[in-house]
Amino acid sequence: ASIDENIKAASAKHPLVSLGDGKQYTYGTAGFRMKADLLEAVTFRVGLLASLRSRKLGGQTIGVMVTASHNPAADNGVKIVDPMGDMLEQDWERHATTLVNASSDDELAAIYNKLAVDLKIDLSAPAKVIYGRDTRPSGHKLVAALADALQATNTEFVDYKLLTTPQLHYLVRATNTEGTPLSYGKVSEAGYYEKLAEAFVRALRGRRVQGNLIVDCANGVGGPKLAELLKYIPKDKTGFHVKIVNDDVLRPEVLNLDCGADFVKTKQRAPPSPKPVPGVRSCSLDGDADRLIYYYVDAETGFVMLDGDRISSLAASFIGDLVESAGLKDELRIGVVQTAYANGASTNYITQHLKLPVICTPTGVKHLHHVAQGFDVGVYFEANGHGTVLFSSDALSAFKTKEPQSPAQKDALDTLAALGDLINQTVGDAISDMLLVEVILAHKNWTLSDWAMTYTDLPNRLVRVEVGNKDLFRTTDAERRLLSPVGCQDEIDEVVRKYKDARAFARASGTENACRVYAEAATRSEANELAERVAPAFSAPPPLSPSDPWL
Ligand code: G16
Repeated sequence: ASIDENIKAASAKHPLVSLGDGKQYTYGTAGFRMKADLLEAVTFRVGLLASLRSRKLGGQTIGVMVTASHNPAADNGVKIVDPMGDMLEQDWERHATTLVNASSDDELAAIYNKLAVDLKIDLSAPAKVIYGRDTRPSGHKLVAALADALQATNTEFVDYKLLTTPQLHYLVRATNTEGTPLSYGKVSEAGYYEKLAEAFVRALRGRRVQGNLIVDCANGVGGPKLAELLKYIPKDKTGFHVKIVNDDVLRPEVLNLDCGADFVKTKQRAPPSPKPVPGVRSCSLDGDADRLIYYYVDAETGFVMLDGDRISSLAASFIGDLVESAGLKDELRIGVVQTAYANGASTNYITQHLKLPVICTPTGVKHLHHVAQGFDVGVYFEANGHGTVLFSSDALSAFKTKEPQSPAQKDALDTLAALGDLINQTVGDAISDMLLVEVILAHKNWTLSDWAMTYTDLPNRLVRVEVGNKDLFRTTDAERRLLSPVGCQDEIDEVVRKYKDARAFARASGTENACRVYAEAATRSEANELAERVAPAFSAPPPLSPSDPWL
């Protein structure tokens, strides 16, 4: 049978569910993401696109990750990873959208062929796709649909089964660079652990981690994967003692439920279970282990959170100091990338205290990643804990080839070289970021409260608002201002003017069927009040309950 017939026959097994009202499936902040029962055909079609992408790029390996990350267990999602481990090139997102919305099997085959003609793709050239999934039960069915698409298009593939999202990104880059001078690591899950564990020990440079760390894994794939990584890290040599909690991957309904990085960040409190012990260093991953939030409970003042903005400023300050000690300050450009959600106090700290440039982009790591690539050391984190540090090839080679003029300079260069291996260069990776934070705290001999003292967060509140049609909300200025619905921004401006040092914005979520409202002000009660007054411009916000920490 021809490829065309194969595609049509395979597609018939995975019929597209209509969204009704002429609504389209769209490639959003993190690929296609929605209720899992809508995604089988979508995933099949993403498989077709991944095969086209691989053929377009000379047979390089493309990745497909099946995950809905921080969303509830009933959701799922699918996204494409480009050869160097980056997110799919943005120009191709519209091809994904076109292909996925084909209204019949015949039309699907026709669009597939038209894309091949328009993009000058040789359909008989070799193609390779690798894929993984998180722990959601729906993942099985979705990867089966994906495999059908890869078979129908004669695409070679490897099913890596359960992976964290950043592990899949690692594997894509490792596969494409294998045997070249740019080799990113061994092409296996074990290779990922070996690389991180070795770089962690090297980056510590004989220092020891102080005190235990409790890691809440959101009952997601990060639990078993972190447990695996720990087998590769020598406890005696590093002092790295970890207690993994919330690692139940057998009951899907508990995924991201009352735990995990998204819960901690949006609720601004520790997961209720296990009961927080005052003073203990804790952190939370999200459902696919690409977000990280640190926190502790102070016996007197209560919960203290160290979010993505904190990790960003900690990393920028530490790496900035190392670059200076290494004598590379005049050669390497360091910059920080944030989104509108970044706490104003963090932006001030980075620009005024660290004296580093900050660029603001729309939400979505794909946007931040792209801008961070413009620096030699590009630190990017979303406030929600999703981010990493990118090093240019000039920076990496300077760390390895610059002749040190003193033992201190050698130490700085060796630490930087180790960080280049420790920090995932493909995408934000909670496990790699956690090791980075642990290294920095060990170097500075800091507790979390030392870290928290670097600046004081402006009180803020994030509200999720259910709206009829979130697509009506269009923004500009890196999502800080609304273009439509007309008049909405004026209403926000009017409310904001009534508060001191205040800021608020609203935007449609790219991963949930809702809008998000963010408000920041001089005091906690004002931030709450501001959010509560802005949110009704769209619909009523959820009422605060008496036990709410904001009250
Ligand atoms: C995804 C994206 C993040 C984004 C988050 C929330 O995270 O990768 O960049 O910050 O969604 O996006 P939105 O506010 O548009 O819903 P994750 O962890 O869910 O993959």
